[in-house]
Amino acid sequence: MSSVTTRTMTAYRFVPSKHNPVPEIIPVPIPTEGQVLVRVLAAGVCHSDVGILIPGGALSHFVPPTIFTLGHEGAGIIAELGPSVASTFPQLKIGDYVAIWSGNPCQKPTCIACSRGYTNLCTIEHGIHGLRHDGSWAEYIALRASSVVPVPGTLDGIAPAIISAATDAVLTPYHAMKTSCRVQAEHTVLCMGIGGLGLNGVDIAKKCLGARCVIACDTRSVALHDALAAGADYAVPPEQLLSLIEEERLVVDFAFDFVGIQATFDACFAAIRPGGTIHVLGLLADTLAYTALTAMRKDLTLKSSFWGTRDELAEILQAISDGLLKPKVDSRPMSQCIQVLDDMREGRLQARVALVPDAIAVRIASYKL
Ligand code: FEH
Ligand code: ZN
Repeated sequence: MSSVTTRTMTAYRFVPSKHNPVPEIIPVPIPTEGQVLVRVLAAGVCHSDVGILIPGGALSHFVPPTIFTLGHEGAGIIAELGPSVASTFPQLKIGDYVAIWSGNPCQKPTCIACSRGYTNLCTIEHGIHGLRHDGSWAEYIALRASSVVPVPGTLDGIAPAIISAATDAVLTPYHAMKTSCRVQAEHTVLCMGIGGLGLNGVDIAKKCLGARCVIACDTRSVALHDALAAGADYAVPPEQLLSLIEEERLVVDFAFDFVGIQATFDACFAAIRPGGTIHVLGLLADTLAYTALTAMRKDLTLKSSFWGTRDELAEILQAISDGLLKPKVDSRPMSQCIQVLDDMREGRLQARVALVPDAIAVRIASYKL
């Protein structure tokens, strides 16, 4: 008689009607056909994690009324290959350092999103890891081999926390600026709100897309300082924005609202040039209002976008490896996820946070497995 012991792990899970993740000991997943098992080394915390944990809130409708492991940003090491992966993805090996793109797109030619390249949107219906399927706030995650992206670098060279931030906090502004708005060298870009996404937005506009001028706007002086360090040409509080634009004769082609409250949206309307584009990425308010005539009188384009694709993530990892992008991120033990969410709710965080599984956190200096 043979006895099989099931390996277990701690996972921090979404439970309908709960305001916080619930720690649970669950089996380590077994990768199925076409999947890999990744040992998580870092898993990001996003504002939308706060949003989905507000029972009845606008974002709560985005997730199913079921229990699943949270975490839609991550980085780790391939621990196992599921059936057929060795032949279908010969480039993937156990021990590879990978970014976790949490999408799970159907990729069917009949899919209205995938067939047009919007694999980031198919996932809304099909289910993103950490927002529907089990995510990366755990020691292991099983996901499609096609969803991991090899990191062009080593664990010592690029910390997993940085890679984790790349999978969403960098990917979301990258998709918005490069793919959706096609920001180019001749453009002047306003980044409204210099938090986790906005700071990366400054970096992307300046270093990846070579925008001629980047204006950062935030109420917090530490954020303005960060923006200047990231390469912003100007960094001002909201009450100085219009006078800056007037005095320096700036012409704002694109305004990215990384906050998404009425005040920031209105400030973008006031700052944008005739014929310009306002792109909303922030989700702090459930709804935003505008006066149709004001938009018409500026011939404005109003846009939005959701997250980004696996191929864009691969470009970002290369930019990080080349030293172009430097996401700012702090690490905390995964068991502190509720405190981190509280810090985020209370506006106490100075940077994006990546959770590190506690067993790894104690060895974080060397990341030896
Ligand atoms: C998740 C859920 C709903 C809206 C936006 C998001 C983003 O955080 C995805 O990265
Ligand atoms: Zn997110």
